[in-house]
Amino acid sequence: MKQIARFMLTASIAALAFHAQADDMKKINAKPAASKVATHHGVGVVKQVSGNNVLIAHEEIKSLGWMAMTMPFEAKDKALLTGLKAGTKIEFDFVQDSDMSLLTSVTRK
Ligand SMILES: [Cu+2]
Repeated sequence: MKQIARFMLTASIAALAFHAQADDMKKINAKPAASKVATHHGVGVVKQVSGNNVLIAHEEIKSLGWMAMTMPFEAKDKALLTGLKAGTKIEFDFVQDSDMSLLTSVTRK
């Protein structure tokens, strides 16, 4: 009898542990990937446009701790780059997708 009771106790602890783990999984899966992506704002000058890519000499971007630099950005939608050419002053929003900087909006200054 004692042995059965001990077995039941062990089994319920294991079930609780499993349940807690399953809850964690649910939380991870329930979080949509796009909802927590931070959008950063930048100001800069277009250096070059090529296809969906634009080289921008941007000012400091404090939200990322970036110094002013010239670097490539990619536009998910090529239409964002319409009318841009070397020398165009812009303000822009972007998200970091792994090591890529994806433009989400561009405004000419
Ligand atoms: Cu940069």
